[in-house]
Amino acid sequence: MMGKQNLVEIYTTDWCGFCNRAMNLLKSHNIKYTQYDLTLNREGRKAMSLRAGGKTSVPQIFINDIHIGGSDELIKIALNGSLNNLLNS
Ligand SMILES: N[C@@H](CCC(=O)N[C@@H](CS)C(=O)NCC(=O)O)C(=O)O
Repeated sequence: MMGKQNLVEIYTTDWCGFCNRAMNLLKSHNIKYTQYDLTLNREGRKAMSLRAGGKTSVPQIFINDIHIGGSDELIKIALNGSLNNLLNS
C-alpha cells in the first residue's frame, strides 16, 4: 500500500450490526475509510442504491469505485486475498 492512495467508501446507518462488522474488519486491517451515514438521509440512500446496482441494504462498500457489496462480501474478499489485491492495484 506504500505510496498508493486507496479510496474505501462505506455507506452505513446507526444500529446496523453488519455495518459495524464491516468497519471493524477495515479497522483491524488498518484500512482507512470514508463513511457515509445514511441514518437520516433518504436521498443518500437512493444515491447508494443507484451506485450499488439496486442494492438497498447497508452496508454497501466501494473500493476505488469498485462495488464490493456488504459485510459478507467484504469478509469473503478479505479471506481469499482479493482485498489486498484491490488495495494494491
Ligand atoms: N448480507 C448483508 C446483510 C446486510 C443487512 O441485512 N443490513 C440490514 C441493516 S443491519 C439492512 O440494511 N436491512 C434493510 C434492507 O435489507 O433493506 C451484509 O453482510 O452486509
